[in-house]
Amino acid sequence: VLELYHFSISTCSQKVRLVLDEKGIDHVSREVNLTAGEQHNPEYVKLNPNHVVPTLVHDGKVFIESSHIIEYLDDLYPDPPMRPTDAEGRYRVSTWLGYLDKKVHVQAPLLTYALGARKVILQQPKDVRDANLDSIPDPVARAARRSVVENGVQAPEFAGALGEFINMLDKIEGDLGAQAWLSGDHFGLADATAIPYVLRLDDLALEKLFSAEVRPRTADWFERLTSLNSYQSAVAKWRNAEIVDLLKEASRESSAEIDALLNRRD
Ligand SMILES: N[C@@H](CCC(=O)N[C@@H](CS)C(=O)NCC(=O)O)C(=O)O
Repeated sequence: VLELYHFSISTCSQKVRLVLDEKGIDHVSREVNLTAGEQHNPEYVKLNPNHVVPTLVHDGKVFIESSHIIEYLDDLYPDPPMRPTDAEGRYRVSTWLGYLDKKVHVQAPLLTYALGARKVILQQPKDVRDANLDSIPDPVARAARRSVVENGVQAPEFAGALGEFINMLDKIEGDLGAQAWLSGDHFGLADATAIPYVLRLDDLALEKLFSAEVRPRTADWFERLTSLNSYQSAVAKWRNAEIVDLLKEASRESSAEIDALLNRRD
């Protein structure tokens, strides 16, 4: 039996659900509500000591870290394969997974909080807001989160976060020059891992960064990917239109400042 502990709009949960659905793998869904703090429940922490989703439990064995989980699933259920068979192709896919996890994933909350989520958080009483920020275990991540909540797009961390997302888009556009998908000839693990972050830009009303005029190959990849059945069941179905609307609206309020930052990069 396979059980997936996950949350609707979490990027790392989206990647694992995409792989499960693309391969048609039967599994039990166990939702961990991150907004309600369920990732800190002692029973859950026994499975995932990092207090994060996703966690996969397979016949009683526990698997954490989304990049490793999807490689495990691809090994366990090789049909359809989601990685090339040649050594170089596999190396390139691993490089994508590592880059997205280590460089892009850490910036995603900074972008989201600086633009959309801070509007909600700033309405909370100061002691509630401080308690939530203080519960972030890593001191560097905690300080950065506080900075973007307090200063929004003016926070020094914001330009760096936006810059890493643009770097990611440039890498996607570059790789798609040589092949149809980031994982080779077919939709695969690198595509499933990248799409949640590109989608986040869309949720923050920054879709102009991958329009057909600016990054045509990425625009075409995004369209092909979002029309896959697995995307519909693993990602689209779990999206909350109310949250997305709130993020987009809040983000649009900062569009002049974002444009100024983007112009400075050109
Ligand atoms: N490297 C980990 C990162 C997991 C992670 O950061 N998960 C986020 C959701 S995307 C989470 O559970 N955050 C809990 C929180 O914000 O308290 C993985 O890929 O599994």
